[in-house]
Formats: sequence, C-alpha cells, structure tokens
Amino acid sequence: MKRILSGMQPTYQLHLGNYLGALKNWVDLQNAEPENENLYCVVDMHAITMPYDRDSLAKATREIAAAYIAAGIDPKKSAIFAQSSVGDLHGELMWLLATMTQIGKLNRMTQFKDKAGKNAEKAGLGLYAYPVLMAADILIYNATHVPVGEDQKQHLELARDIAATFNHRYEKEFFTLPEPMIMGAATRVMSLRDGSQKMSKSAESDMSRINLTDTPEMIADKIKRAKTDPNPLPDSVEGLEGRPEAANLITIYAAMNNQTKEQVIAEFAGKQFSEFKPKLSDLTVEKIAPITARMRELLADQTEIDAILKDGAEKARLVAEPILTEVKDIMGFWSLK
Ligand code: AQP
Repeated sequence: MKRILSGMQPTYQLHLGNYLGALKNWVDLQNAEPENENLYCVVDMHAITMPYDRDSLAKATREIAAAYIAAGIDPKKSAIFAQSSVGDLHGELMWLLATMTQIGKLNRMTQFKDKAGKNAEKAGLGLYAYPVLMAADILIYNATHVPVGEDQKQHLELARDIAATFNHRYEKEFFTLPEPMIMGAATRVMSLRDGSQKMSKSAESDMSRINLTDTPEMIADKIKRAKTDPNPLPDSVEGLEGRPEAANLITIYAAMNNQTKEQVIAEFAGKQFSEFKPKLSDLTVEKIAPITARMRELLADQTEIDAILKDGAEKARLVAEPILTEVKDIMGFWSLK
C-alpha cells in the first residue's frame, strides 16, 4: 500500500498543466490502486508566499477543492483538506526540519530564483523556505509517494534529502524517503504562446494557458491561436525535435486521450495544424467541459465543499498527530509520559 500525498496552491485558476501534470494522474492512481491511502491538500500556506488577495483566499481554496472533486477525486477514497486547517502540525514540523536543512541547498532551488526574480534580497523568508514547508507537508504524513509535475522534482529531492538527514542524525529509519511520481505523457505542459516556457497560472497572458474554467469557445480560440510553425506534423517523435510548440500540442493531445505521442503522431503524420488544432480543441472541450460544469455545481452551494474539507482535515490530523509526536520524541523533547 502506498500513502500518497500531493497538493496545489489556491492561486488564480487551475490550468491544463496542473490537470495533465498532476490532477489527472491523482484520479487515475486513486482508481487504479484502490488499496492506497490518499491525501490531497490545497496548499494555502504556500499560496501566501507571493502577494495575494486575502478576500479571495478562502474562495480560491474552495475552488481548488471543487476542481479536485470535479476531476474525480472521491472524498470517500481520498482525504481532501486545506493545509492551513492542519497548519499547526505542518508548521511545527517545518521548524524542526528547518534545523536540518542546509542553506546552500535552498540557494539552489530554481523556483525561488524564478519567483523572486532580480530582487531576491527583498523576497520574503516564506518564499525562500517554501521547499522546507513542502518537505513538512509530505513528511508529516510519512507519505511514500508524491505525484507531481516535473517542475516539482527539485523540491521533492530536497524533501528526500531532509528525510535522510533526519534518519541519519537520529540513527533511526523513521521517515520513508518519498518517491516522486512524475506520470503520464504531459509531465511539463508548455505555454501556448511560447514552447520554451512552462504553462503557468501566473503568466501574464491568459492566452498562454487553458484554464479549467474556460468556456468551449475560449478553449477553441486559444488553441486556434496557439503558436505553431509552418511545417506539417512529422511522421516520428524524433521529428518533433526543435519544434517545441508542435511537441507541446502533440503532448497535450496524447495525455488527454491516454495515448502515447507515437500513437498521436501515427494518426496525424503529414497533417497541417489547421487540421490537427480543431481535433485538439474538440478533445480538450470533451474532457474539460464536464469538469467545469461539475465545479460550477459544487461551488453553487459551499456547504458540501466545506463539509468535505472539514472531514478531510480530521482524517489528515489523525495520521499526522502521532507522527509529529514521535518525531519530537526521537529528537529528545520533553513531554508528559
Ligand atoms: N505546466 C505544467 N505542466 C505539468 N505540471 C504542472 N504543474 C504546474 N504547472 C505544470 C503541476 O501542478 C501541480 C500544482 O502546482 P502548484 O499549484 O503548486 O503551482 P505551480 O507549480 O507553481 O503551478 P503554476 O501554474 O506554475 O503556478 P505559478 O504560476 O503560481 O507558479 C504541481 O504538481 C506541479 O508540478
């Protein structure tokens, strides 16, 4: 049995990269391996590491939870919860782990460099310490597997490193080293405007991404205008080399249709984008529209979402509390026994 944990930030809207790189894989895993224990959180404490709107945070948290459920995460099979509702435990473990995290390793984190930009001196400590909180999010449940997109690989490696340091320092194989699960055909979905940039919530142009809340018309329009090159589609995957935008669209099609890139290429070899793009639009709408519709239904009455988040937090707390108690015990803290 695996204990699976993952999360998404309630910042802006979820997009196709979040869906194909992470959420869809969570659903596939939940359904393919019913014996697993699944914990899916909305990482709202991470979302405040960048400027955010406090009036929208709770709403955005419900929206992400709604997206999880609408995509197929079943609250009976998976705990769905807000990180902050178990924040005392995540936060306390983070502090303990921070004492065994080397600054040199944090300095190598590319997400911090990307998000802090040129003005790193003015960035908040929270943004810098983000990977330590992420390690705590995982280790507080002693999760065995973490399904994420490729961009989170470096943070996962740090979490494994911190877990190993703890085990070594306290001479006990206490933490399982969490395995990253980077799954499916679309581990890194790229921007529709620039095949060298990751599709991202915070990118300025809304045309660069497909949001899970986009209407069919918006999806069709964004795909129609997606950047491509003048050549027809190649007849082999190798032919996509040096053609990042074509590779991205083929990858999206493959992931969405549960196919390999080879299978998609076999179907569309030699075809023009004018023929491929409408097919990609239809497929995207077919897969995304039911999720959007279900999200709307769920968000129309927040009582159900709130009950699911409350129940999920209780389940998560039951797993996390004894782990934190044992960590503190191993580290030598006083407690009433
Ligand atoms: N483009 C992507 N392709 C594949 N997977 C992706 N993920 C994000 N972007 C892509 C995966 O989605 C999960 C949740 O991500 P997050 O909410 O923690 O935010 P993020 O990684 O910071 O996503 P964004 O969209 O890029 O947000 P901003 O613009 O705010 O930085 C993770 O598993 C991630 O790998």
